[in-house]
Amino acid sequence: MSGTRPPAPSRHRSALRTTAVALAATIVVGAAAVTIPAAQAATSLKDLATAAGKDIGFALDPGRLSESAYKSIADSEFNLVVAENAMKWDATEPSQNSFSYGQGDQVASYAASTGKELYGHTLVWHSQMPSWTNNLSGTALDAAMKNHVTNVATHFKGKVASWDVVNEAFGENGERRTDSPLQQKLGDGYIETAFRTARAADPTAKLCINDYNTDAINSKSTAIYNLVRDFKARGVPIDCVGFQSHLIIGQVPSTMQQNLQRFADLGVDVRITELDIRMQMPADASKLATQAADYKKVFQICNAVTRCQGVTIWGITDKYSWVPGVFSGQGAALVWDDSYAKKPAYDAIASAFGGITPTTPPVTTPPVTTPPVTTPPVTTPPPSAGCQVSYAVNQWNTGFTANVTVKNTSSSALNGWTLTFSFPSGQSVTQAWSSVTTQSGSAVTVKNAAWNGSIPANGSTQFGFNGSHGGTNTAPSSFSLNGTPCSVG
Ligand code: 9MR
Repeated sequence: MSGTRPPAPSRHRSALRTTAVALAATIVVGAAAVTIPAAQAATSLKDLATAAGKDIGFALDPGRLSESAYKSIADSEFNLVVAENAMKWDATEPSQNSFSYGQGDQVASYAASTGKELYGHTLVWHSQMPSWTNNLSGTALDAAMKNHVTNVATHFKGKVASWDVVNEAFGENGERRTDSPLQQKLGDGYIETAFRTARAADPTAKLCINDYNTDAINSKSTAIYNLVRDFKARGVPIDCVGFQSHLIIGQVPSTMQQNLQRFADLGVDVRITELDIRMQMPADASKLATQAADYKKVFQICNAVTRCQGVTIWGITDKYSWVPGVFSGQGAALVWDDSYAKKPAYDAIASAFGGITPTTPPVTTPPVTTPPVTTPPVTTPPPSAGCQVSYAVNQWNTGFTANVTVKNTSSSALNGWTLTFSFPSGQSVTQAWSSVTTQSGSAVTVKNAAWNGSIPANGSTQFGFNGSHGGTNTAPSSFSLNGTPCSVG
């Protein structure tokens, strides 16, 4: 079978075409340039990635959607979703030839109802195989694997745009992984069998091979490169390669872009499939800044490779990341912290696409009324002044991140704002975003950034900063916006 086939279903890409035409600020992404006018600006990572023609995905545990903070980020920030565990072999076929799609279907319906592309993970993987497979070998295991691939790919046909057909098949030395029962019992041919079976079951889904520690040019990535080249040469179906990118801060490989490009040059799509960037705990401002720069680099790399479809982040909040359970003492690998506050990585990712540019409120010209000569002039009451500030903090030993929302509760738009407050317990700001923040003693002055100076009546904006404290981190109790005291809450 040849690799040429009809395009896979892709919900957001068709929307992209219209969006990209309607949008006009120039973002240069790989070979493509996208222009966004201030009036229709991007207010989320999803908007930015979609306008750039890239996927931004997250790994979903459907059980978490009942948490409103989780759901609201999932809904608004991503245009692609992958099941973190719900479509794996143990979840979908807990006993032989008895299929269970409850959780996987929840992920699929979430994707459909929110207009996100659905990515399938994973049909064949040596880990999380159901225990009944332990007793099988030879033709019985081969038949069971084919039956699994056929049933699952058929069930999600038309819904899953791309599948990780085979996951983590190689060892670090570039040989086939020796601790895989599939490798041990079926030999080298099982990967080809899985791809051919998947293509027969769902001829339109893109078929990918996925692995970790393959982000750099190294023995393992070269082994996969050779497999793809061989499959292409022999007409074995393969469309894409996934690079998991479970990284450590400060260690984005220098050869990553070159590595992705060499695969793209073989005629396959590439994708970052499971990005997270962990650090030794506790987190502090400097580690979070390094992490932010690393997230930005990875997105820039994908943007620079035309065939890179996008980046999927392996979860939303640090609270539910797999990292601390596997790498003792390490964590804080995702973009939102345990309390769902955005970490510096958020703005860094946005900046890889040119930055968030919130919608500019329409300029409203009040109607001109000419009072009759005989009538006394109409006196318009002055606009009511008012503001509300909410100050959310995530803190550790001597550091913290503050996310501040400023709401304009007055009846008129603000064009340019300055928020002032005092730190009650000797804190200092180390790094701020979405604002120009200065500090003198305990007094902090925050002025709007170039792009978020306008806050419409009843509208709000956000900024944030990292800071340090000496063990006590009492929140400021009063704030003034353009000199007017604000309510806090
Ligand atoms: O994040 C997943 C975690 O919840 C599971 O317990 C674990 C089981 O092996 O799998 C994790 O996801 C893995 C993914 O499926 C494949 N690449 C590595 C991921 C992190 O371990």
